[in-house]
Parts: sequence; C-alpha cells; structure tokens
Amino acid sequence: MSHYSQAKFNLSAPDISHLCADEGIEVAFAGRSNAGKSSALNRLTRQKSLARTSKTPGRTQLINVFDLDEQRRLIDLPGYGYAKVPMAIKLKWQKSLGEYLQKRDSLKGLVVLMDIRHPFKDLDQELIQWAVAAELPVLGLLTKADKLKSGKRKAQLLMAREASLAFCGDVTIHLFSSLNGLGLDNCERVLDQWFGYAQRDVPEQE
Ligand SMILES: Nc1nc2c(ncn2[C@@H]2O[C@H](COP(=O)(O)OP(=O)(O)O)[C@@H](O)[C@H]2O)c(=O)[nH]1
Ligand SMILES: [Mg+2]
Repeated sequence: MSHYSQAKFNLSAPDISHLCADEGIEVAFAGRSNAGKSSALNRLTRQKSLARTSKTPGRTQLINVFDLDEQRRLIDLPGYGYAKVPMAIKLKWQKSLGEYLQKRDSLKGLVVLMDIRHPFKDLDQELIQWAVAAELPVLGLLTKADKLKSGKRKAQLLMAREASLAFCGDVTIHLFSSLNGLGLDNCERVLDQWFGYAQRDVPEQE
C-alpha cells in the first residue's frame, strides 16, 4: 500500500492566501499547462480522477489541496504558460507563487513537471530559480517519457540533468510516465524523503 493512495481532496483555493493553515508538511506540484501534472497526480495516488485531466490546457486555475493525512498534503498548483491567460492575471500569479515558495513554512519540496520533449521553458526555469532561492529542493519530472524511444529518452534525461546543474541548488531530475508508470518509484523515493516517511531500502534506478 502506498501512502499516496490515501490522498483525499480537501479544498480548492482561489489563491495562496486561502490555503489551509501553514502546518505539517506539504509538497507542491507545478508545471506548464498540459505538461501532465494531473495525470501524474492521479498515477501517484492510484486514483483515476483525483486531479482532473483534460485535453483543454489551462482549465485548472484553482489550487487544489489533497490530504494524505492530518499532517501531510499534496498541493496541485495551477498550470502556467497558457497563452490565453491575460497578462495581469499572469503577473499576479507569478507574484503570489514567488511569495508562496518563499514564505510557506510547511512547503518541503517542489515537483516541476516538464514534457520530456521540451523541458526547461522560461517559466519552468524561473520557477526553479525561485525554489532554489528559497532553499527548497526541486524534483523535475520529465513527463510523457513513453513518447520517446529508449535512446532518445536517455539522451533527454542526461541533457536535462546537465542543464539542472546550472541552478546550483538541490534539483533532482527523473523520467516519468503516467501511462506506463516509468519513474514512479524514483518519484516516490524523493517524496518519501520530503514527507518524512520511512526510507525504503531499494537502489535507485535510471
Ligand atoms: N503518452 C502520454 N500522455 C500523457 C502522459 N501524461 C499526460 N498525458 C496526456 O497529456 C495531456 C495533458 O495531461 P494532463 O495531465 O491533463 O496535463 P496538465 O494540464 O499538466 O494537468 C492529456 O491528453 C494526457 O492524456 C504520459 O505519461 N504519457
Ligand atoms: Mg491539470
């Protein structure tokens, strides 16, 4: 049984100021619209529709909070980089996201989901920079890894790991596929550390 399958929807907040009390441990998930964030959360929690997935990018504008237990929760941040969002809203969101990463004591790590075919877009980089500045560890997941053949997949992983060094922070990069579960074990291992779950005795895999 996975700790993550315990996840239960708690609340949707219009912005960071409406989140629950800043206690316990939380881990936030962020990514460009359509990067595969909802699919990854569903895979992680073994729930088909915990976080809604859709083919229409930019639909999730609320912050969704999923409780694992009374002290631990997953935070599903709104997708960014969606062209049709007005500039004023974009700027407001960037400002509050920056504040959230800086000030939220219970936040112990940030998962940044990036399509393996085009990782580290401008907003991804900006977000990772904020997280590193706030001394938060970052897990970069290269999503939809099933879309590439093995050779190209490995090359993208190496390239992304190389690129991640430039942030000079605690940035870990793993492959991920919600479709076939590739990388789920590595992802859970990182989350387990952040959440303070007992460490599992399994060697790390590519
Ligand atoms: N092949 C493949 N498609 C995926 C994967 N994850 C997500 N998708 C597809 O990518 C689209 C966007 O996924 P979604 O989870 O809604 O992205 P979000 O906007 O970041 O929440 C959907 O059509 C998903 O079915 C994956 O691991 N493999
Ligand atoms: Mg989504």
